[in-house]
Amino acid sequence: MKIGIVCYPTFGGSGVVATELGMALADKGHEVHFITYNLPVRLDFLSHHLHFHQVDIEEYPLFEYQPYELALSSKMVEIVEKYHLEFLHVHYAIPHAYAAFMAKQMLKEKGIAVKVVTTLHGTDITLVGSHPTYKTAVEFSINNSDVVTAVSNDLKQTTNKLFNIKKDIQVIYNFIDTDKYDKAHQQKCKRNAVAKPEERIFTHISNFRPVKRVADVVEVFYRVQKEIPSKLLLIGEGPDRLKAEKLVAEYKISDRVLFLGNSSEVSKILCYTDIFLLPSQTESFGLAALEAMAAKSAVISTNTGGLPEVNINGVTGYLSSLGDVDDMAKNAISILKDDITLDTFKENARKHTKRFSLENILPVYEDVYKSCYKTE
Ligand code: GMT
Repeated sequence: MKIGIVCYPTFGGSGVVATELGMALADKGHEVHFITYNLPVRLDFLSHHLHFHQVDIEEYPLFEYQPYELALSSKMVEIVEKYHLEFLHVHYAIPHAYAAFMAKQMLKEKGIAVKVVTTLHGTDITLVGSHPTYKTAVEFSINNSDVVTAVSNDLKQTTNKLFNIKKDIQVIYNFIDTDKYDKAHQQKCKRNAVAKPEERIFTHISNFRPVKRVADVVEVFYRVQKEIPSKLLLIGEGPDRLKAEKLVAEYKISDRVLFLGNSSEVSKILCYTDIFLLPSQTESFGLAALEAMAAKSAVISTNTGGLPEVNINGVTGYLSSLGDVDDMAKNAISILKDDITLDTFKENARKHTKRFSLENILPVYEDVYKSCYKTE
């Protein structure tokens, strides 16, 4: 198959899923064309089946905001026409699904047919998409996609609640290449580099946006480290980093918290993580938690959005209500009470990720592309 993939080329979950999917499809022999404004950060696989086309933005002083959708849809038309693509798979509805609809119309005028698959990832529906500023266009572009997928049952339900959706949304969970995490474990985890042997290691990875509640991460860790010697690794960059740094300084725990910035070495860092913290306000799925689980970490998270579909309460970790940092700390301490309990949670977490493996999910996406032919 010949597939164009449109995504945000950043560390965000939707870009990661899109990139991993594209690499896996190319590895299987499909022709994959990434159409984005930058090379996707997780693109680390070379194949003659894999192509990258940059969307260039022409800066013009008249525009306060450069019209990215126009540039993107023009690029889509160019690439579909040149490489005879059959599908445009857009990740994150805004503005990708809208641009794909426009590209499809322009191609139709030229007598060229292309099918559009839209994958909803979360904030394109929950925080941003349902805002009155975007809602009409988002609803229109979802309803005019050939196939629509969502990354959890919760996201599907939320989409149907917030919008007037006329199509059936197919749930396809986020996935991970479990081999990658096995390999990281086969090499010796350099735990000593970040913690003393008696210390437990907590990790949080995100884009440090308010929705991630990074202050709650620090609050939970502050409570735990009073009882159990521990280190906290914070990976990522974003608007709330300063807030987190201030809180760490206020609590006088700077010697126990490491801010590591953005990293492409996530599997190596997760290799020595005991507990992953994800106290998000909302999370359509929580890919970061799944990655941590694949690397054998227990998860302490909120019970919001799709998180209960990923983190199984009392089995792979614990779920707490939003903002209940005392409960999260209590749960973390109970997991760390002895080695056997911790190892059981870690093993359970790892086992649970099997249902989200690349080998299970990839054929589902291939079937999605095939099913497009049944749409008008
Ligand atoms: O939340 C992020 O860090 C980024 C965001 C994105 O769109 O890149 O992630 C969303 O998509 C991921 C992949 O499907 C999901 O695993 C995340 O849960 C989701 N984030 C939210 O819903 C807040």
